[in-house]
Amino acid sequence: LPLTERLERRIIDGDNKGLTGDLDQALSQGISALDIINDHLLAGMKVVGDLFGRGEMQLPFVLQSAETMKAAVAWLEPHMERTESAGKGTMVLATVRGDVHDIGKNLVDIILTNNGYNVINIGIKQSINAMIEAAEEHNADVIGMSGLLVKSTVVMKENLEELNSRGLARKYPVLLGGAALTRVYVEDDLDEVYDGVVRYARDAFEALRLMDSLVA
Ligand code: B1M
Repeated sequence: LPLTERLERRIIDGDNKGLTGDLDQALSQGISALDIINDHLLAGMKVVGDLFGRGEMQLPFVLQSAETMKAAVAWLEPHMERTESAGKGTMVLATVRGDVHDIGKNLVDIILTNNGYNVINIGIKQSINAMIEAAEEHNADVIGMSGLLVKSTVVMKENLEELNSRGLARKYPVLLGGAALTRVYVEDDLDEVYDGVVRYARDAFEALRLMDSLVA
């Protein structure tokens, strides 16, 4: 297979062997680390999601693909562009209660960190209490929540209601992302619910643009 198709295939197959060699080869051909991720590795993840959704791939294999994806992103991370500026603002970032998906969240962490933000990534399956505690401790400017399950969209709504009832909505703008969300749900329905600012980010780059506007 040609190199870029091989990279996509490695994610689908969860095939770590020779992965870093292929990644280095792609880099040496002048494909940027971010283009490798966005154009080729995520294309593989999409196929995995479709296969799993149709019942044509079993969970352990999905997990293997996820591990391969993580290894690839970790290998590419030192090759990503960084800005010199630091300390532009702080985000507490978590995957919401009941949800273990963290590849997208961790990409958001990398992109924001490389672009001068301080990201307090508290991990997966995090309660709103844990997010608030971390936000207060680290003086966060924004709380970021990720979730990929449909039920996570409901948890996000509950989390916003909890921030309202604790009087923290005006203090913390909230950035939401993850495959089960839609822009309309966040910008219409959740915007109605939240007493503060809530925004939807389709991907890590929109998250960066929104941080720039929220924290400015
Ligand atoms: Co799961 N899973 N999974 N899974 N999994 C999905 C989400 C699913 C859509 C697959 C499918 O059915 N087609 C489906 C959800 C269905 C639904 O709710 N309607 C699903 C399911 C059902 C499940 C389980 C319930 C399966 C089971 O146990 N029977 C289980 C859930 C466990 C739990 O959470 N309690 C489960 C488990 C797993 C694995 C552990 C095997 C693994 C996760 C490993 C890991 O993350 N460490 C896994 C995977 C890999 C997937 C798919 C295939 C790929 C997800 C992924 O990493 N994508 C996924 C299919 C899909 O999404 N279509 C699927 C790549 C990643 C970069 O994208 O996270 O969307 P994503 O992030 C994007 C944007 O969304 C955005 O930026 C990123 C791009 O730049 N973004 C943000 C994300 N967070 C953001 C936050 C922001 C801003 C932007 O600001 C704060």
